Amino acid sequence: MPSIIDLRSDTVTRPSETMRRAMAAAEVGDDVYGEDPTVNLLERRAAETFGREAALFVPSGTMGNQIAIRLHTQPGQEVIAESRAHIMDWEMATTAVFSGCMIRPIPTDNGILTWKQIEPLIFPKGGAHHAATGLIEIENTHNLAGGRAYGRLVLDEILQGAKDRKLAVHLDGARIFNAATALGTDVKNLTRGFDTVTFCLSKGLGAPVGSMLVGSEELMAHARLYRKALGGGMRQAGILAAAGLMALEEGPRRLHEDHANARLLAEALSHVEGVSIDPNSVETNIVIFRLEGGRSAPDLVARLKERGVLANAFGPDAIRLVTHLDVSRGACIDAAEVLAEEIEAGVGTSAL
Ligand code: TLP
Repeated sequence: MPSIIDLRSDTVTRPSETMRRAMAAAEVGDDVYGEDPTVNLLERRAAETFGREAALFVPSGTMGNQIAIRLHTQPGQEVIAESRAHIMDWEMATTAVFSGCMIRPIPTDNGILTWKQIEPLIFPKGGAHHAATGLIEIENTHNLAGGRAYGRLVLDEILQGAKDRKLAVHLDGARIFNAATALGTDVKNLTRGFDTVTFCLSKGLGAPVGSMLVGSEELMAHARLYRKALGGGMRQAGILAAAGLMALEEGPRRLHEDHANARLLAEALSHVEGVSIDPNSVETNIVIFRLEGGRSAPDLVARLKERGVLANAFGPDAIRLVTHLDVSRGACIDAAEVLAEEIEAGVGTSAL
């Protein structure tokens, strides 16, 4: 068993030797002047992959999302999002700070918003009491809903409804390649109709740093200015873009392995007493399960760490496990055994 099995996130992967060599060999220039050939190539490839006019390399998914929100909204407006969206809980209230907007959260059971849920919460411009809706935001896959994937049908309904109401829709596609893999489609098809899309190179695709924002030429020209305003002008960023190019080319091919490993963990956990999880709800590389009977998630995480398995607790009783290219199937089998032993031993149970 390797000394540490890190299931905290797919952000923790380390670049391979080949990726490091590509980074070392990258041609570079000053990207703030638009002169870094490797960044320019990555932006072209990303735009092509998503069937868009242009793309922008940004340091993080958070920056990509927040630039997009700024692009589509005016201060004083609302952004509709699912209540556990990353922009809601994990982006440091930047929507309020940078765009001057509030998020209008919509709770769902499974993370998947429908047009039926969204439409009643759209407020028009010029109303006497409500802030107007400026943007709808969708997260695919939905991280905190356990990596659930939105399919084309539900998206079509949302995108058509938004178009009729002349509202922009941004996709937080941090893990859009996972969604496409799970649904057996490609990202160009799955993201058709969104005004802008963010996706991360630094998660399942395996790059050490970086995300992309894609959209029209005009929107990306504005986005470039907002990136600079946020301190995201990275100069000789070709070193990072070289890793991004490799991640974009090779990363998607192996995501089905991560999904199978996540399913393996979920199946194993579903047989453990004191765990609540439906393995069929695990569609991609994220497993979220609940502990029953007063077991404490932070206590379990601490105990797991002592045994070399890293996981994240979300709240008092929920744990998230994320599979990725640095955890093999064997490591997942070992981790499942440790999890079962520790949970069955009743870690953190007040009753014991
Ligand atoms: N997610 C991280 C944490 O921030 C929670 C993780 O470990 O999953 N959108 C989604 C759906 C994300 O999951 C994340 C990162 C981001 C955006 C932001 O990406 P970064 O970390 O590059 O700013």
